[in-house]
Formats: sequence, structure tokens, C-alpha cells
Amino acid sequence: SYLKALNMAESIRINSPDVRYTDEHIEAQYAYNTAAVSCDDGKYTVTPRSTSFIFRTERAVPRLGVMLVGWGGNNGTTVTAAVLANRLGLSWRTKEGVKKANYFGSLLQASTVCLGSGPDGEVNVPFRELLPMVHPNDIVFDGWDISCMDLGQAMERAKVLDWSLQEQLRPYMALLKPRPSVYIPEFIAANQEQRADNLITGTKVEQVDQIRKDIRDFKERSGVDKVIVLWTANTERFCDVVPGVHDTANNLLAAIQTGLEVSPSTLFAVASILEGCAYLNGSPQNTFVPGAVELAVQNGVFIGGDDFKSGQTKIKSVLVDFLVSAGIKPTAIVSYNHLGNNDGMNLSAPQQFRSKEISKSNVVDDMVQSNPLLYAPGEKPDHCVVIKYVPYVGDSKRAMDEYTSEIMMGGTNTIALHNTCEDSLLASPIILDLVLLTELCQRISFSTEADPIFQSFHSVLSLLSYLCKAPLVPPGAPVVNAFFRQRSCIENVMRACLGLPPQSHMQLEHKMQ
Ligand code: NAI
Ligand code: DG6
Repeated sequence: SYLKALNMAESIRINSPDVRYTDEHIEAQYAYNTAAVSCDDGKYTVTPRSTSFIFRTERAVPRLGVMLVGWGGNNGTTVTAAVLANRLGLSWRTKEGVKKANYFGSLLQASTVCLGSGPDGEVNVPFRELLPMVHPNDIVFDGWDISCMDLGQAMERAKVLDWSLQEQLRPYMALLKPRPSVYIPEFIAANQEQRADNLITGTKVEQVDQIRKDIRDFKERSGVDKVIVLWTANTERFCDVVPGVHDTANNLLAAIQTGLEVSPSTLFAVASILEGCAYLNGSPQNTFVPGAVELAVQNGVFIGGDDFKSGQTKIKSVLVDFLVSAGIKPTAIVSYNHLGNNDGMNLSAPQQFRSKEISKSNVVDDMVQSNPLLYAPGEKPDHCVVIKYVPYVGDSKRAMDEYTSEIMMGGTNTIALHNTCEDSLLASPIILDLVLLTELCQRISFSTEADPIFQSFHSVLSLLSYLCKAPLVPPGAPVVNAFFRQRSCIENVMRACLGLPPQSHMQLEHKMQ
């Protein structure tokens, strides 16, 4: 009956000798086709290569717990409220009419992938149905915040959701209370001090121990099978990476023992990794100092980040990809933002703004470097990022962008965009995709002919790049920011787990006589 339940939960069955379904796994033979290129005297030699993989995906989906650092913030309250509203099937009246809870903006829940051709043409299915995955409605939330407000009040403070929805959710949200958290004032803006009334005191070692206890306590009380921790707290200033302090796992652990500079977000990363919980960073700061990365690798724990790619940057990673791949040369990109939520207030401080500026600015680099016909070595477009705090607009962020490009024969093309939307309603579905993809990756392993012992993906989970402004990748791996390449990567890895070839969009069957 267990197997029957699994089969019923899975809506896609692959009919191929390369794919085997066991009680526990979907096991797929997969040929990974690449090309090795050498260059001699300006001439390229391309050698096709094929590597045989076996992908194994555990079919049983666990009960998932997600702990948010910054649970009482705009993102934390909004994502929790959205999941509750979806779980309860809520609808509410606005001046525009009746709205129903949904997961718009989630790659997994609200976008589709093409499986192939059926009798009536292309068959598109929800992304989430490709492989067995946790449903967001089943996530159990917990978390920490330096502000003690319960989530009912915090949702009101956030001013994101319609009032009549808040009224329906408040009885549930008010029962949720953030656990005390680590507050080191110099890492976030001074203007945050007034909300810091819910703190873990003691030394850094005691703070890490308390976070670890909290994770265990949540797991035990909620009965979840696994926990993923995600930072959606305020943007911190960059931590000065000091040799001998942050460079190795041992040095980082020693720095925590002796109380040297380690940011709160890194303390949470260390605690999560030591508890065997994946840790994701939704903000731009350098949480993953080299010692934290090494600790994750040593413990075989996934880490991912940095900084949710939600709005302006998402468009940038589409638009610059389009321009450069169309042979048009972006020469100046100017991005203004103004917003009035607490994130905006925190970012009004120079050091915190700087973290965000770095993360928002690097996003075009790979696309620019990919086209030496347009850009000389080292040449880049001018790129300017401005963020201003305007309290009145609240969470409804305004983003204005101007893209100036050089076109044929010295011509100039200017594209101007104006984008308005609730920031936290863009970030919340990304939070869900991040944790659900990470959880899925924890159930995927693979072997190759050369290395028959099954292994997991590298601890630095670069598959999450699509969801991040400044993707974290394993040391030496290329960073991909281009939006559709990032999306294809997720889709094609999931297809590989089903023994299906990459989506090529060639449609040769429609190009024949
Ligand atoms: P927010 O300011 O409303 O929420 C942050 C929460 O973190 C606050 O409740 C604050 O009290 C809490 N906090 C601060 N330091 C903490 C600590 N050490 N431990 C526990 N809690 C702590 O901000 P919002 O809008 O929810 O954004 C959260 C983060 O996500 C920010 O860093 C923001 O830059 C980042 N982000 C947001 C995006 C969006 O579209 N909303 C997109 C990309 C990143
Ligand atoms: C203003 O830029 C505040 C930021 O926190 C952004 O709203 C957030 O990072 C989203 O950025 P983007 O570029 O993805 O819209």
C-alpha cells in the first residue's frame, strides 16, 4: 500500500528501459553529453564527450520544517501567512473583487515544463510534478527574530497583506512567536536597535549552542523529519574576512570560541551545519566566509545563497541576457529603487547598502564576458545602483531602470522600465522554491562509470542560482546569472533524474517535409 500511495502521488511515469522504479527510488540511466574544446593557432577542435550517470531519487517525501531567521519581518510573516492561507484555502474580498490564496511567483508551484508531445500537441505539466516533492502547504514553520512580536502583530506591522485576509489569519498567526535571536549591533543598521528586544545573550559559543538547541527542540516538538534554516533577517554589513579567523573551518570554530568577529548570519550557518541542516542565505552579506563553506563540505550539508533574486535583478538577468545574446551591446545600466519597509530603512545605512549594491551589481558579469564580439577583455557596461528609503511607499517597492545599448552603426537604444510591486510578495515564493528545491536535492544522488559510489551534489548548491542575485557556487565553478540558463539547469537536472534528455526546443518533428 506504501508503493501504491507513492505511485498515486506521482503523476508522471517514465516508460523507458533506462528508468527503474523501486519501492524507495526512481533510478535513471542518463547520458550526459558535453564537448571538450581546444584552441590551437586560432582554430578550435571540439570533441564530443558522453558520461554515463545513474541518477537516484528517493520517492518518499519527508515532513519538512523550515526555520526562518528574521521570522517576524516582512518576508518571514508574509511567507508564513501565504502558506497558511493556501493550506486553509482562504479567499478574501478587496476593492477589486474576491481574491484566492495562490502561489504565483513560485517556479515550482506556478510554472510549467513541457514533457513532450501528446495527441493534441505539447503536454505541459506543473514543474512540481516532475519529481516527488514536498508541497508548500505541508511545511511547518518556526524561527527566530530579534523582535519579540508574535506573527499576528508582526504581519500587521509589515503592512503587506490585505486587511480582511489578515483578520482571517490572525488567530493562527498570533500563536506563532519567534525565538530570541543573536543581535550584534554593528552588523545591521543602528536604526534597527529599537526592535531588538528578543535576544540570546551570552558568549558566541553559548549563542551557537542555543541555536542548535532551538533546532533540536523544533524538530522534536513538531515531529518533522528534517529542518532547513533560511536567513531572511536584515542585511548585514560585510564581515572582514581575516586570515587565521574566517579562512578555515577550524579557525572559524576557534574564532567563535574566543569571541572574535563572526557575524550573526555566520553563527546561524555554523549552528545549522553542525546540526546537519541545510542553510540558505536570502540576504547579500558574505555569510559564507571560506571557513563556513569548508565546514559545510566537511559535514556534507547543503548551503545556498546569496540574496533572493526577486524583482529588478531578475529582470536584469533576463534583459541583459536578451541584449547580449541578440548581439546588442549594453553600455550603461542605471537602477534606482525606493521603498519604505524595514528592509529599506536598514539599507539606508551606508554599510548595509554597500552589501546590497555589490550583490545587485555583479549580476551582468557572466553575460558580458560571454560575448567577446561586443566587449574587449575587462570591458563592462557602466552599472549604477541606487536605493532610497521612502517610508510612505512601504513594502510597495518602486524600481526604475534605464538600459542604454549600442546598436548597429553607432546607434543608441535606450530602454526604460518602471516596476511597482510588493517586495515581500515577490520574495515569499522564492523562499518556498529555495527550501523545496534544497529538500529535493537532499534526496537525489548519482554515480558515474568512473565513480560508481553514489554521491550527492556539492555542498554549495549552485542549482539554486536561479533564485539568487549573487549565486554561490563551488570553488572554481562558473557563476551563471543568465536567467534562462539558470532555469534550464533546474529543469534539465530534474529531467535527468527521470532519464529524459535536456529540453532542446528543436522541434525537429515539426520541421520536416
Ligand atoms: P524586514 O526588515 O522586514 O525583516 C527582517 C527581520 O529580521 C526583522 O523582523 C528583524 O527584526 C529581523 N532581524 C534582524 N537581525 C536579526 C537577527 N540577527 N536574528 C534574527 N532576526 C533578525 O526585511 P524583509 O523585507 O523581510 O527582508 C529580509 C531580508 O531579505 C533583507 O535582508 C532583504 O534585503 C532581503 N531580501 C529581500 C527581498 C525582497 O524582495 N523582499 C529580495 C532580496 C533580498
Ligand atoms: C531595495 O533594492 C531593497 C532590496 O532588498 C530589494 O528589494 C531586494 O533585494 C530585491 O531586489 P531585486 O533587485 O531582486 O528587486
